[in-house]
Amino acid sequence: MIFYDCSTAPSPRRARMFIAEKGIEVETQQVDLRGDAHRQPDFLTINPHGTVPVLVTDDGTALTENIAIAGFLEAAFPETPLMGVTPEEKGRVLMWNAICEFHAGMAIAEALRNSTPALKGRALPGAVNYEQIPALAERGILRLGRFFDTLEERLSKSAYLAGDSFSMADITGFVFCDFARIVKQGIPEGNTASHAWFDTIKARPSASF
Ligand SMILES: N[C@@H](CCC(=O)N[C@@H](CS)C(=O)NCC(=O)O)C(=O)O
Repeated sequence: MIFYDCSTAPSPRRARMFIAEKGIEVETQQVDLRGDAHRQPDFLTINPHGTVPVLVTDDGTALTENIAIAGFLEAAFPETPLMGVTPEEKGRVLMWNAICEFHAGMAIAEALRNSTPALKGRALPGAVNYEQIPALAERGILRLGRFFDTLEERLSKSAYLAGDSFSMADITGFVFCDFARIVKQGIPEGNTASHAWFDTIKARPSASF
């Protein structure tokens, strides 16, 4: 397997944490996003979308989405399940993962990519150039505020997002809560359940990978 990573970007960090939690070693190649390496012909042959992470499996399959990488690794290395065990748990993991992706990850991306001068013409990640829409930056910050409320409400009732056990959903939530600093946002000070959850995950060895 080969894992295409970028140590400074949040999406590959999710896959990196998942790999670390599984306790497996995977050959890793850094892709220099700042240097535009992901939009050069070599990399576009591997992933025509021009994004990281990518996991190329031993049979040459290129998995270009976090959810696909997680699904593959969970099937190939079932020990220490990260995507739930019972049907309900599996459903809750996918649900909270999607909530964190849509309401936090996408909100941060909207806020960042539609306001940063260096990302002019690069409002979406990947191979195609799109112009910025400044109103989306404002909306992204509003959406993020609402996400932090949702998170606090959930974590006031549950140790982890999908229930009693740590899962992929916590990885996604944690990575995006941490990355929110890029748009000068973060878990509000009074959200004590969210802060306790964040600190618990931050203490896991995988969080420093
Ligand atoms: N659907 C992908 C999204 C990946 C993504 O957006 N990656 C960003 C890094 S966080 C990227 O490759 N950006 C390249 C760019 O900015 O052009 C996943 O989560 O696996």
